[in-house]
This record gives sequence, structure tokens and C-alpha cells, in this order.
Amino acid sequence: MSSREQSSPLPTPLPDSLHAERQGDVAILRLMRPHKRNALDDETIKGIETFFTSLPDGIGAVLLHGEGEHFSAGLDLSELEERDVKQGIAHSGLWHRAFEKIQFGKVPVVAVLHGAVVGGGLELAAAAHVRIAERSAYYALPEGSRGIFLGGGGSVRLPRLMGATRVIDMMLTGHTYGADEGLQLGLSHYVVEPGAGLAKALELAAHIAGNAPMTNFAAMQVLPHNAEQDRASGLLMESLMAAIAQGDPEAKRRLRDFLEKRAPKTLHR
Ligand code: 1HE
Repeated sequence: MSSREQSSPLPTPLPDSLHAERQGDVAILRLMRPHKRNALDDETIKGIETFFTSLPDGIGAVLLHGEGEHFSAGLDLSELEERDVKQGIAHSGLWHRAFEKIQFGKVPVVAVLHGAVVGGGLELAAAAHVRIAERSAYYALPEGSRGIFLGGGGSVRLPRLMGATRVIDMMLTGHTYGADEGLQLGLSHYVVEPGAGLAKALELAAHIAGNAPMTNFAAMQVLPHNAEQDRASGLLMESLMAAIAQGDPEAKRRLRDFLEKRAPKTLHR
């Protein structure tokens, strides 16, 4: 996809707090509540679930980012006041469903992080596959000081990214991390200058969309599962997935391209 490629709207009906468009084979989902620092209310979470379950064919990657100065201020705290225990469990379940659709959906997701990436905003970011942080990004879990807890899968995903003890520290002490620290800890994979995140994300998303779909599927689905299952099951799963991927006609075509000197070489860039 070139940066000159035209944007077109995606047909899925979404709430005003989200905007979706398509550039070639990349779908772009933007959080659109900058006046509320992209706080995530129920409507937005339901919209995220709808978006990821109704991606049209031909989309090879999703780019996720937030309008305004911040990626997301997390849970919309104004909706919390009246919720009882039963409603709290249902609410967390809603977030779990939506974010599982991101992590284990049809295609890889590239997130651009800037400004506040806090609470549920960090949980949302953690569900993406590739994270690009602009230098303004910072990470925090203010749940401790608000008297609440993680609810969007963060207690499962974040310890796997950065270690449980760091997550405990963030929640207990309010410790925040900046963009460069986040890169070292695995909260992002790239750090770029302010304003450069979207272009980098479009470049990476276009690269991902150009991969063989079966390889993208294997990377998204098999790697996280193998990180959690026993060694023997992991190795068996790997053999099966490797055989499925290499048996696909797309793999045969790509291998022929390389052997007949039509494919790009693997160089350090
Ligand atoms: C909000 C929210 C929100 C802003 N829910 N309305 N998240 C937090 O504890 C983070 C709370 N937010 C902040 O600390 C700050 O807003 C920021 C550092 C992110 C940005 O500061 P600033 O000075 O740019 O904005 P602001 O003046 O604080 O906020 C602008 C408006 O957004 C204001 O509303 P207004 O009507 O008075 O203009 C704020 O009330 C509103 N706003 N953040 C609701 N989070 C699944 S469980 C997940 C658990 C969590 O996510 S806990 C973490 C919650």
C-alpha cells in the first residue's frame, strides 16, 4: 500500500466514538473521544467488538490509534458509579470478548501509542500484536488509586509482557514508565518521534498485509498458545502448523519466487 492510496469508509456501523476507514488492504480504527481523552465507555467497547468481528474480506491488517493528545485514558470512570457486583462481572466480560477479538481475530493489529496509555488503555494496547510508541507515550495503571482493578484482560496479558512484579509495582505505587522504558520492557516494539507513529504503523501494517495469510494466522494464534502450553504439546503444534503453512499454494509460490531470484532478500534495515 502506498501512502498516496485513497481512504474509503468501511461499511460497519460504529458509534461516534469510533471511526473506521480502509486504505488498500489495511483497515484503520480510530478512537474518537479526544475531549474525554479517549476514555473507553461501554458503547466504544461494543463498537470495537463489532469492528473486529465484521472485518470485510481483503483486509490484511488493522491499524489502531487514538485521536487527540492521548491514546486512551482507560475505563470511562463516569460509568462506574452505579454498577453492582453482577454488572461488574458482565462489564469485564464485555471487555474480555472485545479484546480477545483483537488478539485472536482475523488479522494482525498494529497500535500507535501516544500520550496517556493508561489503565484500560494499556489493556487495549496489550491486545495488539505490534505496538509503536511515539516519544510522548507513557504507561500507568491508576486502578490502585481509583479503588478498582484491571478488567480488560490486563492481569493476564501485562504480566506476560513485562513480568508480574512490575505490574504489581505499577498498581501499588503508581509507577509510570515512559516510551523508552516501555520499549525495554516489551510494552512497545518501536519508539518514534511525536507525530511519526501513524506513518510507521501504515508502513508496518502494509508489510504485514503483504505476508502469506497462513503465516500471519500461525504467528497470531500459535505463538501465544505455545508460550503457555507444555513443551511436548507446543512442539507438536509447531510441527502441525509448519506442515500446514508450507503445504499452502501461497508458500509454494513464494518459495519459487525466492529460488528463481524474484523475491527480496532478508536484510537488516
Ligand atoms: C475521563 C477520563 C476517564 C479523562 N473516564 N472521563 N483512568 C484514569 O484514572 C485516568 C484518568 N484521566 C487522567 O488522569 C487525565 O484525564 C489524563 C492524564 C489522561 C489527561 O489529562 P488532561 O489534563 O489532558 O485532561 P483532563 O482535564 O483530566 O480530562 C479531560 C476530560 O476528559 C475531562 O472531562 P470534562 O467533562 O471535565 O472536560 C475528564 O473528566 C475526562 N476524562 N479521563 C472518564 N478515564 C476494564 S477496567 C480498566 C480500569 C481502568 O482503566 S482504571 C484507569 C482509569
